[in-house]
Amino acid sequence: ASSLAETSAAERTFAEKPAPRLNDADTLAQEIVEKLTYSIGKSVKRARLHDWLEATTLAVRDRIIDHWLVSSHETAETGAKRVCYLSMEFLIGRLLRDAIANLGLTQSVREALARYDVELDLVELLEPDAALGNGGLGRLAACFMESMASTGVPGFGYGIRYVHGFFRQEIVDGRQVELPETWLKHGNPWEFERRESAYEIGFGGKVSMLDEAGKPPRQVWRPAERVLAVAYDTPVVGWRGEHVNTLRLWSAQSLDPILLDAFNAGDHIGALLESNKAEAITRVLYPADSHQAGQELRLRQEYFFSSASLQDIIRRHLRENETLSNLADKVAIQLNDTHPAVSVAELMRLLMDVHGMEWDEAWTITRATFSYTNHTLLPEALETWPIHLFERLLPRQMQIIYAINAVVMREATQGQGFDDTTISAISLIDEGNGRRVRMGQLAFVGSHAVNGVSALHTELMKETVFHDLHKLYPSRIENKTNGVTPRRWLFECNTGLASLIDETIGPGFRDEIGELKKLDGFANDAAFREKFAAVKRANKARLAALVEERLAIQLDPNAIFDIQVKRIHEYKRQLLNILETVALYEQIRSLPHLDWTPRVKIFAGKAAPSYVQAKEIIHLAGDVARVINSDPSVRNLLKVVFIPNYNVSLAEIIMPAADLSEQISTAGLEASGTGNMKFALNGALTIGTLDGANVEMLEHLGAENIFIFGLDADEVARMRREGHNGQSVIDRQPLLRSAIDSISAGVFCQEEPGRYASLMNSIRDRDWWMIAADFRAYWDTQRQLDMLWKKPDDWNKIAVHNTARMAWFSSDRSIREYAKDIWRAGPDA
Ligand code: T68
Repeated sequence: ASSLAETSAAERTFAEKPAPRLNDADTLAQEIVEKLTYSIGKSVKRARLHDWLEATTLAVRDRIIDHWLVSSHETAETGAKRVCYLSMEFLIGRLLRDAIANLGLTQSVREALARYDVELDLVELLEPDAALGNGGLGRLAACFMESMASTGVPGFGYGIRYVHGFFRQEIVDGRQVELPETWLKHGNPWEFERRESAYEIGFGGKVSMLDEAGKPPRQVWRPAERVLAVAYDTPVVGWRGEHVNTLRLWSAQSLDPILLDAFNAGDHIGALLESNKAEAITRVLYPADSHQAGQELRLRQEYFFSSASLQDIIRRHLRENETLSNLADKVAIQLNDTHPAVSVAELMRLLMDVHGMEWDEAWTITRATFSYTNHTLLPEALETWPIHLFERLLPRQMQIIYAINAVVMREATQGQGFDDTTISAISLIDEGNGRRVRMGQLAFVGSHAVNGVSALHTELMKETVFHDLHKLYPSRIENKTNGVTPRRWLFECNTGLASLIDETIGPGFRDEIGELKKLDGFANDAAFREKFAAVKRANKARLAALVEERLAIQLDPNAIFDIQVKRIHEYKRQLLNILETVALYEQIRSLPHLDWTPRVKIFAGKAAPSYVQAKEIIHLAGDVARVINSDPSVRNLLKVVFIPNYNVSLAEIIMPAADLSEQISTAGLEASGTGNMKFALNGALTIGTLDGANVEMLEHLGAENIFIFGLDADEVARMRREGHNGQSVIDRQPLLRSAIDSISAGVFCQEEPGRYASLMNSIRDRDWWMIAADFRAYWDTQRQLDMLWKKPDDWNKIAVHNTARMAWFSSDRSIREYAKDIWRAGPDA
């Protein structure tokens, strides 16, 4: 059987004319029950909620397939350029609600299920999150897939089908515990296994020269190990179902599931060793988002999915074209960070060793095909691999990297006359740390375009990590500011607000998000503001109900819901927020007669399992919450909650419920942020630093509509150079000093008073993250927000302006920029 995306000419005629379907509840009810009966084998009477989920998914999936076939054929027939987005991570979340919303079926499906007394909202809750990513980078890939489909860019996502996605977080005795995640437990009705799209992936072995009669001699790689990459396809439906793209995830299988020789000789375990080793490659997502996982298995994962994706791209290209010479005209490959950077060497290998192309042509095509997105400047996150490991696992690719390096070195010395220091900074090989391959450099030189993810981040890339490569290739770096899909992050997660906007400015914004601007004028309309505030209150009540159910903590909906949700990291400064919380607590206790503004501080996020300080921060948040929440002297003025297991589905409830969004990273450290955009789109005010995309939010919102505080990136850099020390600041800040002293003294952990000594000392000493340095500015801005809360009209005006002015941060805008400037693909190409 040929795959859906790749049908024969005979099937094509059929696919071009999908049988028109009726979208009414009657038709859908019939289709769902048919799936329930014949695909699941359950009667309406016996069906459990889970069976309804599966039946509904399958019925909806049929409708997607109609559109999917048409989209794939259109691309094939017209020879349109395809965009292949290579990413180790796709943090998708649930798909059912997204799919039916984009197909315009929400109401019909709801009614169809209601006929059998089944509630759509409850059915949706049973779908597991596809959590194949760590955080922002993976979620960006998911937003980009949805936006490519919605803007009509023919796109393929390529990644890994991890059996276990991002771990489940539980808090046990205050500490984070990581539990395995099992999203595939009940199968996955969205995916199609493509046995016919399977490729061999090699590891290890030797490279030798092959000299065949009549042919030029060439290098051949004979790997010692081979595993099979098998494709699983998930359709990605765009807005109104007009275009459907494919997310193709690779799963590793052994070529020889059982070694029969060993089995027959009685070695039953030995017979399975090879298949276990092969399947281990795609078993689990590495849960580290900010430091490089140096394990061999990680490099195997990277190469595995890179090679499988490139072999697939080449096979498809050769089916539609006679030659690989025009590859770059037909395919753009985006490298999502350096995780797929080995692709640069692998494409060179495939073009030269397998398809007989000469170096110069292969190198030209490779650079014209690839482009690379950088997501971090943190030195500990920049990927490098020890040469000996690389050489052992990927000997031919290592040779090619040396050869690429020689080309680049020649350009740098002959063309530019760079000195030795500059040359060694540019080199793909780091000679300083026991010889390592620098993946950032490889991705950079192998691409025609390199982008940062916010204006500030892009400028810092030019000044710092890629300073010297930027001198060599001054037009290669450009900016592409991130965005978020307004479908999932407004229409679906905040139906109350989306309907209010429909009523107010008409539904045009659903097709053209720029129309949100029309809402701006309604900021001055008291009646509208009242409705806007009512939607927010309902969303807060929904979050409060969740917190009550999960944590048995009651939240006052009249309080400011002040929320910081994201990965836990020192640079994101959850600790600054906690210190401000403690200082506020102490102030309320010592000045109880003042007119305090009630606040609920909400935290959520996961720490990398090996990141000790981040785990201590989670522990501290919980300890502080326990003491404050049980202290009657703060009454309802202050509550603190840490909601466990932050994921996409929880974010969909949290974003619409926020009054205040915390985006308080040390300036210069957050590449962009995307949570900042989701909050503001849903009408939260932002308290934030001049970091990442906050800078551009300030430009779009206007200074009166965002609350910026603290040091900027230049000031942080200067203070670090000058050897800033926290104690000097703390001595001048009684509120901060008292908060730090209380935490150090064990006020929040009497069972173990020294628990946070080292965390607090890190602020007293080096204060690397400028927590002490920024405390006062942060405190003052929070008190300014307290005052503003007392004037609801003023607060709500700003909230309305936020929703009205965030349209530019749609990932459709990001995708159109990539399509125009980098890929030269898509409907406008
Ligand atoms: C994030 N990076 C940035 N990395 O921190 C954030 N890293 O500012 C930005 O908005 C977002 O990318 C999208 O551009 C990450 O999320 C990772 O998750 C990660 C995962 C594995 C290895 C390294």
